Amino acid sequence: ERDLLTVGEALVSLRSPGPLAAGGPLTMHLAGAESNVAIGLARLGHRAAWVGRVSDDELGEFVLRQLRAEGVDTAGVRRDPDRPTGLMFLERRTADVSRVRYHRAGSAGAALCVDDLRAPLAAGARLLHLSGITPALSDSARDAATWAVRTAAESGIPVCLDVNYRAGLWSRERARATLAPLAGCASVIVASTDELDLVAEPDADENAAVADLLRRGVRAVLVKLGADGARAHTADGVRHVPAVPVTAVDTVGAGDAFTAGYLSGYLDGLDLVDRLRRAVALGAFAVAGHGDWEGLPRRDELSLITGSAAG
Ligand code: CKP
Ligand code: MG
Repeated sequence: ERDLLTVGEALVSLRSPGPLAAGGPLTMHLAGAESNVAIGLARLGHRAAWVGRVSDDELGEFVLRQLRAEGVDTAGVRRDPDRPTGLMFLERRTADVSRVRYHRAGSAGAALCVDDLRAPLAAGARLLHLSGITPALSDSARDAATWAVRTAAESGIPVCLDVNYRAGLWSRERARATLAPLAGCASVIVASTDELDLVAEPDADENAAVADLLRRGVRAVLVKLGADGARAHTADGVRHVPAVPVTAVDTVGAGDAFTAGYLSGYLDGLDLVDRLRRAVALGAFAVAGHGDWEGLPRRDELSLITGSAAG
């Protein structure tokens, strides 16, 4: 059986080592929050499938080749003959400030619809993962994401939802209107502290948001604290693990790495604290290397920056 099914938009990211306005060379990479998670799990030996739409041209081919090379199952992917693959430009402004700009409106990925997901979901998986980016892409993508989360929850497949708020895609009010109802169908919520009120009441603080989510049936609320590690709230209380200290060179993809680490620990049957340890370990790998997912570890590399903590 498949361990993970994840649904989203994969992008081509074009990275500039300096200001975009100054021109110069760009390098081409695969990006996309859900495909990052799929790669993170596949690298650790789990069976991960990614579903979404890609263009029926060279860029779509590039996305699929990258995913396949990483061992991600792409059998459910649809090629869209009419729409382009979304682009993301990433420019490095200073050593530790980089900026992202999207060209993704009207993309193949945004044309995702419920029909694209029926067969992949019927094939089953131990976990379904989505991020809040997918329902932000278009009305049909929002319907597809909502349908997938509800259908999985009804058939007993645990759902992981990473809030992943993107101000460039929708307002906080629109995000909350879609994500807050959906959160009640999730087993695991992943958020940074400033995202928690998007799955609960407006202006809810961490404790209020967590209480609300647990009352609605969420099993674990994971709060990412960056260099301060992460907290997990469950019905048994709250646990904290510190971050693994590394020199951060690129924080894009850290959240997805964290999620992949947690879900890997879940699939391996680790207890809550050990899942969190693996989550922060993968987050450390992601920030210590360039690229959204390129630095993620294989299983035999887990101990490289974590000693025994993530083992
Ligand atoms: O929250 P993260 O930094 O882990 O997410 C990064 C990804 O999908 C990145 O790969 C990018 O393509 C995106 O988030 C996005 O659409 O912003
Ligand atoms: Mg994120």
